[in-house]
Amino acid sequence: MTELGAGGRLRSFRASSHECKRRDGRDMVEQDGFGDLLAARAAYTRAGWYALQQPLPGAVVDRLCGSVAHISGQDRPEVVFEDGSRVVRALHGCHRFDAACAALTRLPQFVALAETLLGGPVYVYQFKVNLKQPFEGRAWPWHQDFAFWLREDGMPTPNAVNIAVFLDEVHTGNGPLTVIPGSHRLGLLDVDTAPRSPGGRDWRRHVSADLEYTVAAERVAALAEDLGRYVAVGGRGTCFAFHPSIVHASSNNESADRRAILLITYNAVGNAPSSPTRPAFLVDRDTTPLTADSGFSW
Ligand SMILES: O=C(O)CCC(=O)C(=O)O
Repeated sequence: MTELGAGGRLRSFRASSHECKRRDGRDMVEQDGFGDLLAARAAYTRAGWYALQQPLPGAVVDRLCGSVAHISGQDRPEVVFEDGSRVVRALHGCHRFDAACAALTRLPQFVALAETLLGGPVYVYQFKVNLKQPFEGRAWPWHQDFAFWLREDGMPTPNAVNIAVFLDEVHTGNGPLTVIPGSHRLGLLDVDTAPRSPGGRDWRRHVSADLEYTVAAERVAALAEDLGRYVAVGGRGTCFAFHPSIVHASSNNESADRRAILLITYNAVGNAPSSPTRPAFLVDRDTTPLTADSGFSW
């Protein structure tokens, strides 16, 4: 179980009796409260997304929200605004300079899940908090993340995974993330798959409501007819994983409730792009394998 122990530390996870072998031969154990990692991998492989069984404790979410409030007020390039305004849309690369965000990326249940899904050691490729402010937070059009990572950064394969953490309650009115289950198995759609030659483009079009690579509306309608949609709603602390090639989107926030979600992208160490050019707060250059650590004082 994920519980806060004395001193606000996340208790370490007891190994259960379920064991499996990692590719490198080391034993990997299932962690109590986070279900069977092999079942998670099977569900994720099939659907392209997987909801973790346990939400993060409220104290962890509170601490992360404190970091988000603090960083949002800073004058730094990692803070991105909605087009033409000073409404904060997103914070990028916070794991590089904020202790709580860094600690989150090392949570044992996240590292174990990412290693299981990707088949070996992982590092943090990207970290962001997407803030949809009440009434002003704007949409994310239908797209596939791997289109950006392949074309802009030269990521070799989609052997990466996003883990999303809800920092606010997400409901149908505040712009929930919606995915098309199974669409990750179709590869990249409506996008030229050749990496682009580097340099000169504005990375803001990779993080704004006017996204550079999108999936056409007719295509989305046909996919949704065939495969359905999953609208990711849930309480604070809800966590779910989704595949870089899954077709996904979210609408404007038309409610009075903020919708903040934090997204960690873990990449397989062997899948690092060889010469990325986008800023390091969008594409981390540190590919050192992550080690799990539950010792942070939340
Ligand atoms: O925050 C959202 O609703 C969508 C985020 C997203 O699709 C992305 O960051 O690629």
